[in-house]
Amino acid sequence: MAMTVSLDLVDVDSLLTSEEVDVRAAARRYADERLRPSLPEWFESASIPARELAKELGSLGFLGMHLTGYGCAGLGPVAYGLACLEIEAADSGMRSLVSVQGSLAMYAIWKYGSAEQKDEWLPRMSAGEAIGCFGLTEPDFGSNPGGMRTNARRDGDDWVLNGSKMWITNGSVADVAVVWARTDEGVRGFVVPTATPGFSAPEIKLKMSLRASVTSELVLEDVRLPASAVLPEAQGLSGPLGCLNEARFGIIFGAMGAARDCLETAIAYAGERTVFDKPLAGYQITQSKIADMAVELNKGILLAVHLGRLKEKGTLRPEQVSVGKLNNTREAIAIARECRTILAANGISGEYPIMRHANNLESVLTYEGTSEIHQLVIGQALTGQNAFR
Ligand code: TGC
Ligand code: FAD
Repeated sequence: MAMTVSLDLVDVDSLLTSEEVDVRAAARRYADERLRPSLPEWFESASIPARELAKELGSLGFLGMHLTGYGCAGLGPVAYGLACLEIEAADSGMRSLVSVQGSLAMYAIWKYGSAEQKDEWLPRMSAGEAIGCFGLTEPDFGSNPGGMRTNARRDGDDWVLNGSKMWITNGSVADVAVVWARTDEGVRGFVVPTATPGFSAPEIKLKMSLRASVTSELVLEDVRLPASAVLPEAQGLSGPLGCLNEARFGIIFGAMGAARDCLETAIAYAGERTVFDKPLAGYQITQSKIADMAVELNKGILLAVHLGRLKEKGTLRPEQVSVGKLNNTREAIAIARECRTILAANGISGEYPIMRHANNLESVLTYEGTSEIHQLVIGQALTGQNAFR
């Protein structure tokens, strides 16, 4: 469903450049024409044509679109964010495919990789011919990745990796995994071709959220890699955490896409549904819900654009990213749940996108730092006290 002009209550569009508006339109067209019609089926069957989608997204320039060189589009952060918003208006799982590829796997190689690693992987990844994943979380270490057990030890010139990663988006369909491991020199990142002996990536089943997305465990059993597999420019936990800033930024916009889709659906439904002899939209309680949700949606998009402008200037700080991730995922899930009440029983049906978005947003609230972690990042910035430990 296309965004109605009326939902842009505060004229956010006036803050956008014509290039940003064009990128948004291209993403919306792709989301509406290619993704939206298939999503109920992909969600129900919990399977997506990942390789096909990656190639299409690559040919449209959406993979690593905010990076420069190596076939990447080199667009600004707001254009990238708006593309995430439109793609997530179709489904959060689709945006995850884009953000894990561009903001996590490609970004890690682009930012910390050697010239050879960049030449080998980035052109194919930006074209969607190679899929990447990003392995940081482990079964026992999600919010606290610094505790990771996956390790890499030197054996002559080689590295040998052992351990496991959990909840890894794109894992089972990836050609290359960026894996973070503990070494004698602290946490290091490794570029692991997934065909390397000892590497496997069983898919996680029975997900009730983000079903239109591949989520996997990564198992590393004596995975032997050459010395050239290490990311030379990443030393310590700041390496992977630096990548998270990028993906979290896309989610700040993306979550508002899912929220907008719910609100558009609920407004249309309320206009057509008659209760007690008049349209549901004509009751004050319904309008109160719609107005409050539209206000939060507009505030969230404004916040996203503002943070995008800070990123453009190069001044965006991690705690500011946390403000956006915390607020926009929290408001998006609240909007999805409120919209569900407007559709009542129809709200739980896959005929409408609302319950799918609401379920997806449970993951979005959790991954890339839970709400609690972002509260603690903001709390630390405001008080100077570290309350993580
Ligand atoms: P701490 O001691 O605070 O920091 C360790 C080093 O990292 C630096 N640092 C950062 N650097 C860049 N960006 C940030 N946001 C950074 N935060 C911290 C810090 O300066 C320090 O550097 P140095 O040079 O002094 O060593 O680390 P900590 O162990 O206390 O942890 C802090 C905490 C809790 C905030 C961090 O661990 C965290 O963010 N935890 C959440 C983990 C998380 O978000 N995982 C996401 C995995 S990927 C994913 O979910 C993909 S979902 C799919 C999709 O995106 O669609
Ligand atoms: P835990 O860390 O076990 O947290 C449990 C609870 O404790 C949470 O409520 C948390 O907020 C709270 N908590 C934790 N620490 C504190 C504290 N100090 N104070 C107070 N409360 C605290 N990871 C990747 O590396 N790559 C991926 O591609 C990826 N994709 C994902 C896809 C999906 C669909 C999902 C659901 C997750 C994905 N993740 C990925 C993992 C995700 O990043 C983690 O789930 C997330 O970081 C939280 O970790 P956890 O689930 O282990 O929760």
